[in-house]
Amino acid sequence: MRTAVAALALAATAASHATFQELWVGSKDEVSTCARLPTNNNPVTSVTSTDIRCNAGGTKAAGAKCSVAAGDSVTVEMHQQPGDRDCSKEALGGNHFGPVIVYMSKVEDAASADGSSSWFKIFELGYDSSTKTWGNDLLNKNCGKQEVKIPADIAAGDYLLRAETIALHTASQANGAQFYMSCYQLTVTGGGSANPAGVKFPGAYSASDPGIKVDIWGNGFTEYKIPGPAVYSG
Ligand SMILES: [Cu+2]
Repeated sequence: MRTAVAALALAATAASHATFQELWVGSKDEVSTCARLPTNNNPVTSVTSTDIRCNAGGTKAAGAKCSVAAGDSVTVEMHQQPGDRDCSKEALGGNHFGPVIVYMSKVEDAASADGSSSWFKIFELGYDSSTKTWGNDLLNKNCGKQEVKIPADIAAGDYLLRAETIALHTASQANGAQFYMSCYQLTVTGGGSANPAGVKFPGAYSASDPGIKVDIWGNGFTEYKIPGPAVYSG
């Protein structure tokens, strides 16, 4: 009986996990053509693993690149199961509260880059204490979608875009935070000459960062500090 209950609890947890899997360029649905789909919907839990770059399996080149003009917007899209874009289901399942963060990295060839280059942050949405709303609450409300502006002044060329949400429901334990990320292969057109300074993965996060080892359920929790560098706004 106890085993059955434990198995059910495990199944429920696994079922609520998710991957960023589709991309929109403006209003054009590129589906998963330029997404590096993770092997499965399990989270990465080690900030020192190279999986923290583009997830397990995310080093494999999908082949295609999505073209986007600097200054335009893309929308990343997350769901629990591959290809299941049913908006009646939560993008990331119950209690997996946390921020949504997006980075970019300038690379030689987005189809083959391994994510070891430096990453600059272009978007973050943490916790609004006045409404008690998390970044990924909004993701769930919006059918898994988050729109993000590509900085207008960055140099043309290939980039990896890294979309991430961090589930913090068990983050008061060591290594309890769950990182869900996917990389998308982009070619940016237009733009300027900016080449923003960035951070490396692994390296950008520490397991003891206040936004990674955090008790979001405690009475003292009022403010959330999003991990990683400041947003580059262009
Ligand atoms: Cu989970």
